[in-house]
Amino acid sequence: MIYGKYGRVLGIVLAGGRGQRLSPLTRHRAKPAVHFAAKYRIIDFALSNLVNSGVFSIYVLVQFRSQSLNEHIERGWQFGGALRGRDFFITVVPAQMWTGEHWYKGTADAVFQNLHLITIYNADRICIFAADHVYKMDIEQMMQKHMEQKADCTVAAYEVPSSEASSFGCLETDKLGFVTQFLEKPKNPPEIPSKPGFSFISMGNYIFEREVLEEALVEDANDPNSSHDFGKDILPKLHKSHRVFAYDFQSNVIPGNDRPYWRDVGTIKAYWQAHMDLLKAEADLNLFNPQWPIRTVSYADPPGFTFSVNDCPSHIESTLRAEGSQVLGATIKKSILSRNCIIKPGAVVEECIIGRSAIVGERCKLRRVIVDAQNVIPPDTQIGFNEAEDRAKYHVDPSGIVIVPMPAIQLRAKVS
Ligand code: ADQ
Ligand code: ADP
Repeated sequence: MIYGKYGRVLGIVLAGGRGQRLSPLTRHRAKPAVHFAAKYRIIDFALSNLVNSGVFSIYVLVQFRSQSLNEHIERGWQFGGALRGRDFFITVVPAQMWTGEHWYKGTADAVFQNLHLITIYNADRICIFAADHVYKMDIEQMMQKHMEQKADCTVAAYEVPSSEASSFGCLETDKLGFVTQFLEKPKNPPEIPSKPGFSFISMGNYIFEREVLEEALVEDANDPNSSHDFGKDILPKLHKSHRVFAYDFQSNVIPGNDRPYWRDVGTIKAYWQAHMDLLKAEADLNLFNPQWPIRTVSYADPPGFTFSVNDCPSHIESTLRAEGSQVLGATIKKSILSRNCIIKPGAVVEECIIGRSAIVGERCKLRRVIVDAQNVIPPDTQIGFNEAEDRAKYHVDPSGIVIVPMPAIQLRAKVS
């Protein structure tokens, strides 16, 4: 979108979320850095959407436990050669206490503390996108609508069953699509008049005209009663004085006939279900569409390998697997095998997500388990069959999914 009819477009990706509901996967990493679909991290979806849409100038605002997120972006998301510099960058911005001895108080404060970056870039419009979701979206189509409607701010919106809407910002619009009401996480979400049982929710992705954003953030920063959050404080007010347009995500068309699919994978159940959604013959989130690639770091991993040993044939069905994964005489059904994991002879793995470099020992039986990166599951272990035993050793989510958390790093230094 650079140099075109949209003026100078800056991307700001909000990647500072703690992701507490996704714990223990977020114990050592921020939610946007959580691994997804065998070889990606969640933030790859937001960044791929921006880059595939022609937004090449992006700041990623981080805060909470951002080490692996920083390393991921440094390794995989850099422009090189002639494509480097003022208009081509993806830069991680840590919280720097520009406005006092505190971290970002909320998403609006995160952008407020970095307003100087908008000035330096001389942006005309700013795409403020969340890093926490799994989806494909052509942001240029949203930008086109934003311009056509002469909107001050455009919010991406999606229809979800009203029973699930109370964990989101909920929108009401007039016939033309302008926001008339914005309620952040209401107990009783308003239904779409023409579609009972469904509510229109904010996807946490916004396009702002620069002056409107600057004014709104300065006003918000001076409001002692504000929690400095886009969803809680900025949007509920802004639509009363400005043209805030709701862009209907259902109308977004991805080349290659992808169907609209958007998921907040903010809970263990949603994270696991989004993985299972990928294992259908025609998954709604099509990772195999070359016209809208999801980009990520490319490692020098060896190829995936399947082998049958002696009297243990390997059997794999409906499974997504990354480079370096080894299935050595094991049975794998409806599962995700991440980079460099090893499943040893006689093991049976069903509806599981096996993390990067994890090893599942001989004759293990695992059902509905998320094994986080680097774990070694000893031979003959059974997980997912006896809740009381699982609770004693692992983390069991209310949905019944068992998580084997990442092993803590053993420090050589003694820390009291
Ligand atoms: P929430 O789900 O509560 O609601 P929030 O915690 O505000 O989301 O996170 C939004 C994005 O900002 C995430 O990508 C997160 O990583 C990041 N983030 C959170 N705190 C941050 C901080 N202090 N600094 C930098 N980045 C931060 C929001 C909206 C709702 C909307 C949902 C959609 O408020 O209206 O419906 O997202 O999921
Ligand atoms: P992951 O795949 O779990 O996100 P990475 O291997 O990408 O982790 O690690 C990146 C950085 O994250 C490491 O350099 C380290 O600083 C930090 N890290 C990873 N695992 C842990 C852990 N268990 N405890 C604390 N920090 C960790």
